[in-house]
Amino acid sequence: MLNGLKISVVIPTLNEAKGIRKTMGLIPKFVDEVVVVDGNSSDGTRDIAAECGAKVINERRRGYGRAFKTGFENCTGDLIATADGDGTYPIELLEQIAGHIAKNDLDFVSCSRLPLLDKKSMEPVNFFGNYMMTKAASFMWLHAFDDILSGMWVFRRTCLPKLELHSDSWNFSEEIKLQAYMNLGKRFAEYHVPYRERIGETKLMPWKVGVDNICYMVAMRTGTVPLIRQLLKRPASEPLRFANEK
Ligand SMILES: Nc1nc2c(ncn2[C@@H]2O[C@H](COP(=O)(O)OP(=O)(O)OP(=O)(O)O)[C@@H](O)[C@H]2O)c(=O)[nH]1
Ligand SMILES: [Mg+2]
Repeated sequence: MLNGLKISVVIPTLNEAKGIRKTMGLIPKFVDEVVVVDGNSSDGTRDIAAECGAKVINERRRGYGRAFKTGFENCTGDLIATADGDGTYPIELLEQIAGHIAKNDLDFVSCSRLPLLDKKSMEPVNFFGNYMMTKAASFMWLHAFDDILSGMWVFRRTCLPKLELHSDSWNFSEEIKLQAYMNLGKRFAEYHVPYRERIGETKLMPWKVGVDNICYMVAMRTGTVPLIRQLLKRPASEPLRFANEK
């Protein structure tokens, strides 16, 4: 089913000592490589991840998006899957999802948590934020997305150069899906998955990130991300660089 594809799992972590062991334990045995991109955690996350067999990168530059860019640059799989280091995403279903990609000739699958199968798995404020952002994206792009902020994606490496990924922070989540939708057309799809309650402390400030996400989507829709970065005097984020380009 996987047609001999090499498979990498990329996991960003910031003080996930409580969740990373469980997350590593969920990863199917056929996965070739697990890359944990850690944000200089102080709770031993890196040691636990390495003990569980991950290739660990200490990425001191802050940000959820930055961690993924570093992970994508440093993994070698033909198929890349992502998950949080908190045990929430069903990475154990990877074979099923990869099969869906192969069967339907897709390039990028975003694993949708909504509608939630277990209502207790997400804090009400996060559920509200995820729901509203998804509706906002669906309205702006005239496409019925199921979950614009999921952090689990499974995609072919070959589609990465087609995606314009600017954000180093939480906005990376909607950016990668919207870029995949805009640039891959019918080779982008969502796939409904179950979601679990988080192990350990959240790293997210829901209201701040919510406002930021809405502004970012408006900037993306109007093509003004680079201009706004300039106005806010935020340096341009470093783009993805693959080994052969470094
Ligand atoms: N390397 C790195 N990882 C980060 C950073 N910020 C968050 N993470 C990790 O990114 C993943 C997503 O963060 P979460 O706190 O789980 O955010 P969320 O999934 O939106 O919300 P909850 O799971 O409900 O807390 C987790 O594995 C975090 O540890 C960062 O600045 N650097
Ligand atoms: Mg999480």
